[in-house]
Amino acid sequence: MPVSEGTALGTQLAAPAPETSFSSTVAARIDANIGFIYIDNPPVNALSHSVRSGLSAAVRTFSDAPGVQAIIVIGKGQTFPAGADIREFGRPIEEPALNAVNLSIEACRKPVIAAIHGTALGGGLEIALACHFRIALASARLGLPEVKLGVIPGAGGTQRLPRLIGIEQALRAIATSRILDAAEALQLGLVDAIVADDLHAHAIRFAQQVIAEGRPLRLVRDLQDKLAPASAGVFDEFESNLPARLRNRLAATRAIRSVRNAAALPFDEGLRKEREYVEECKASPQSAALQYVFFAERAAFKFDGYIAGALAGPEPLVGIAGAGALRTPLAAALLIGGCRVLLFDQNARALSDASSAIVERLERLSSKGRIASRQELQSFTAALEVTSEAASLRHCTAVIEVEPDTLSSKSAIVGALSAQVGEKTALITTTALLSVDEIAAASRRPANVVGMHFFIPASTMRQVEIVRADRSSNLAASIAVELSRRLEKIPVVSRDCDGFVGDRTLRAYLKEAIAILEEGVPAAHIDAALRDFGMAHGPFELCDFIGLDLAQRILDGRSGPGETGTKLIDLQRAGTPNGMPAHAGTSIPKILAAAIVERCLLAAAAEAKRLVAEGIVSRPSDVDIVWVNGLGFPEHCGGPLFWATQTTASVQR
Ligand code: T1G
Repeated sequence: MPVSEGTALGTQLAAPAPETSFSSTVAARIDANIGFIYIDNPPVNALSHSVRSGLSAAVRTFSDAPGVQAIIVIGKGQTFPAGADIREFGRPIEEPALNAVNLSIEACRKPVIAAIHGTALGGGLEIALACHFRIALASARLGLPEVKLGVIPGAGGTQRLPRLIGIEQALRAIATSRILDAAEALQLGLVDAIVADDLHAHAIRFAQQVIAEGRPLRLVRDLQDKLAPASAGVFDEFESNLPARLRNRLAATRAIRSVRNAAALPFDEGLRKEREYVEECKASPQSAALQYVFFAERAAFKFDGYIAGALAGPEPLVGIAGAGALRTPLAAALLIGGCRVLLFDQNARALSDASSAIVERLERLSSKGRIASRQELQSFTAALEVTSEAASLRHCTAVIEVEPDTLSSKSAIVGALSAQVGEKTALITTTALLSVDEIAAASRRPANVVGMHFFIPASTMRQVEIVRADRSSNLAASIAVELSRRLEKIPVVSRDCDGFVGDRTLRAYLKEAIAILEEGVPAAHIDAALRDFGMAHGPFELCDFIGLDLAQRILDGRSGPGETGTKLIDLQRAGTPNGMPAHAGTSIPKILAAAIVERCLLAAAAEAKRLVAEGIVSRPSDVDIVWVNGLGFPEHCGGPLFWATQTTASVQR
């Protein structure tokens, strides 16, 4: 909900005073006895130099202004500041640094109140922590996700947050980038009040109350009661229990160390050490890789011909046809993503069973806290419609087929549906391996057909490949990309080729691993080398995880069983009962491990370069994020191409 200025709700405000600009992105005005500071740097009010300098000047001005008894800091547009401007990371910091701005807010002799909506993240939340009070809209979210970018909070977050919510909650929020909703923030003491609507008017009331009560300023830096002497064991245990993806993450270990300092050192000393850790992390290859992934994931949504707003309306109607395993999780995810779902099956009994399975899934997700309220659960369930009439699908913005992955069944259903759907309906096939061009050829409207390949397990993997057949329209591809956003997945748009992006590069990687195996290196050693590098699974473990049949199909590609595929079957005969060599803990010489990693990843990188050269993908980073979000590549290494560039560079140095 955008925050409009001067919204009067019950508090009859005099005509708002004119705004004064303190920089290109910060304006301020005085309403009666309250100074409002507005941060206006769309789209996320990132804390660029102009925001920092304008905010600092406005606080200084109101601090000295005789008529101002309280100051409110508020973001215009969609959110309170969502953090430092990541685009400024590689450059020297222009004064005033955010730390200095925060210290000036904290030292102000008048109450400074942060009025929070949207996502107060990183440096944005650090500004709020330096304020004396915080009020938030009920829909707001708050967090310090810097570790996701390979850095740590660098403007007092690791010193102030523990003082407000305690050591253990602060460790979770900072080291694992856990975002809090407003209710939890209130419960933990991170905010002083939450309001259902009209943040602007409620902030005025809150400020007037603070003034009327003469409430003493609450400097977070002075709070000690929640810093109960945390034993060293708390930090060591927390670090040893970090999720696997953070195990080798420098920023996570430095975040823990900085929070430990909050309990052990005086505030200013802890602040100084925090700055040291930020500089150390910022200079790390991991931080460069994580910032690369951040922007690569956002670039992936854009492609030549992308049509913004292609998914018509706030609640688009999406049809689902077919009886594959994807039907239930996909329908539930679309409902949670705000779509209406029309489930189609000509068999009434199958339709009823499928509908019940979807409702049961929603109820399971609700019981796990993945759906915020019973009211939300009911609204999602109410958005599920069923039909046995194919003609009803003509009203859908998109129809997704989830038939078993054979060319005959996919072609049959796409051919049948193409006769029923609307002229602009995106007809989406979920094939993992087949040619989208061939499937589209069965459609009366090949331009409507586009592929959406979900990485397994679809319920947890963030990656989806949007595969454009030769005749896929920009509208169909754009609808599929927008559906990815509703599904909270990262789309990569590719042309049709054997294996699309992920499987084609995975094929090269697995072939190299099999070649190393045939040179006499045990599979367990190859797995250990890649797992220690940071891959979620070693190559043969991955074949085991996805199933040898699928692994063989990936290896063989569309040409069918070939030499390499049979090698996997040979492995199966030689391996453990579940088909693959034992994965017991294996320690191998570092030089051998490095060689294994280099050969396998450079094979994937070489195939990735061919994908880019052939125009299958728009940009190299598309391949990297498929590996990060779909194939378990460690995010802090950026992806096989980014890693290869860094490795080659370091070798050349
Ligand atoms: N800096 C620069 N640009 C940013 C940005 C940022 N912090 N956050 C988003 N953008 C751009 C993004 O690239 C995209 O640009 C557009 O805004 C919309 O983003 C000092 C050091 C806030 C939840 O980690 O999590 O503070 O593609 O598509 O889905 O201690 O953006 O349109 O050209 O993601 O609505 C900490 C990162 C920084 C938050 C909104 N903050 N951002 O999601 O939009 S480090 C973060 C997000 C820091 C301090 C430290 C999300 C969002 P374009 P979007 P969204």
